[in-house]
Amino acid sequence: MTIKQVFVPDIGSFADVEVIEILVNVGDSIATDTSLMTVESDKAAMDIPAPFGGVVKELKIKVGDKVSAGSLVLMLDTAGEAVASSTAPVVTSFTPAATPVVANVPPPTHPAPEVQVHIPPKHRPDPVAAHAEFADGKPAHASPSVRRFARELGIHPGGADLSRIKGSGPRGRILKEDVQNWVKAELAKPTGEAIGLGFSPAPVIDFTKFGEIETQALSRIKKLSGANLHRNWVSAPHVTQFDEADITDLEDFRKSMLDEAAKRGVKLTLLAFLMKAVVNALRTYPSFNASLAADGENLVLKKYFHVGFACDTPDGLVVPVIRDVNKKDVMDIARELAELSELARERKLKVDAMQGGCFTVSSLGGIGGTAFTPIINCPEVAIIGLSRAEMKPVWNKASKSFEPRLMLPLSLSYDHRVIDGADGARFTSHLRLMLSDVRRLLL
Ligand code: CAO
Repeated sequence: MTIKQVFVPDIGSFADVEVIEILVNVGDSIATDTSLMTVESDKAAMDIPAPFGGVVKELKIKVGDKVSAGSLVLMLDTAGEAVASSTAPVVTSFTPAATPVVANVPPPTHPAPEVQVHIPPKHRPDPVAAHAEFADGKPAHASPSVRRFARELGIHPGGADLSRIKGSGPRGRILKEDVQNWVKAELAKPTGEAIGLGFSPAPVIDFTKFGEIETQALSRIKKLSGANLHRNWVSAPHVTQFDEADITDLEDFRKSMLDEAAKRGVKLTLLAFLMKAVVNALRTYPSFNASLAADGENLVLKKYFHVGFACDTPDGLVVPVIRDVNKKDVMDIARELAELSELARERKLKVDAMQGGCFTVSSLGGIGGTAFTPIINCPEVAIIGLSRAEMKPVWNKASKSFEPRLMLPLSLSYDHRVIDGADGARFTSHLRLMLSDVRRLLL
């Protein structure tokens, strides 16, 4: 056992300052730089760091004590700990005006010479303003260690967040426990409230008051996708652009190819052509093949073209991803669509088959409907919905007559933080052009 005394270091012009918090307990194992206590003057607060690691044997101060440089703080057993300041000069006498901090105390059974160790400059504490003013003019009273703790949890000291925490310490000081309790309470709030949308909580309604009910557990997929859909819906400002593509010729071509595709074991679907057209549009409008960087400062443009498709399964919605759609032909894409859909419905889809998508296609065309507003599969920035293609009378300017054309409804939802309305309309116009004459995809 090597017991050392730890003194208050040189704290500049601070003298006779109040100990407002003791941050360690007897028996605590602490590392170099661990904050031992916080002292506060009228103008600033500062943490006193440990000059080296060890086990706290005895506290020599209590909250409310007044201390100055040289006041004894605690006794530390440093056996087995490397003294961080071992390269610092060693002095043999204690002078409060200098920066002495630690003295070895000879344990009763193993007397050892007294040694004092200077704290190297990096160990000298930095004062911070004791009462930071926040946006609302309210003082947020918190010690440096509490501010640091809050910062580690993503609460920005000096910002409005810290001022939202009510301090339970003396004079309303925010304590570590106040930060912990605040974070717990925030996490327990419904999602919208936690991200600052200020939703009032949904009322709990006893539906049996109104009639017979049956309660079914949500599937795992529904719970997972529900949470993601909710987050995406509230976090990305959605705009949905509607359009219609004339797929009369495409559908004729697809039908003419069905037998040949079947001989190759492929069910040639409209979706396979749509995927090719989507990649063509993504190349032309790269901001659609992008994600916002986590810092919100940059756009990450992707040079690969992995396209996901929403697949309806008995357990709920999943989104398998077809990789490198730009490098595959329509037959390959159709084959992969069928394979991945089957795996999804048999619950055999691997997690990595649902990752890495750049853009999503959601087709409800096989079921019905005229349009819908798909939710962006964030961090992607856009998704296209397909509804049921219908024969419609379309005005032909050249022949000045209405012609029956097969029109495919397109619903493009995009993240307005990344994509402007004009580009949204350009993107669907481009798709319309590609789908109306798929020979263009070869160009
Ligand atoms: N208009 C008219 N008919 C369409 C069509 C459209 N837009 N899209 C498909 N069809 C037809 C197909 O040609 C097929 O007809 P036949 O059986 O006569 O050949 C039939 O509808 C069924 O097609 P399908 O839906 O099985 O196949 P697909 O390749 O078009 O779609 C898949 C595959 C996986 C996308 C689809 O099965 C599916 O799961 N769709 C649901 C997606 C979903 O839930 N989206 C909502 C998510 S919320 O954003």
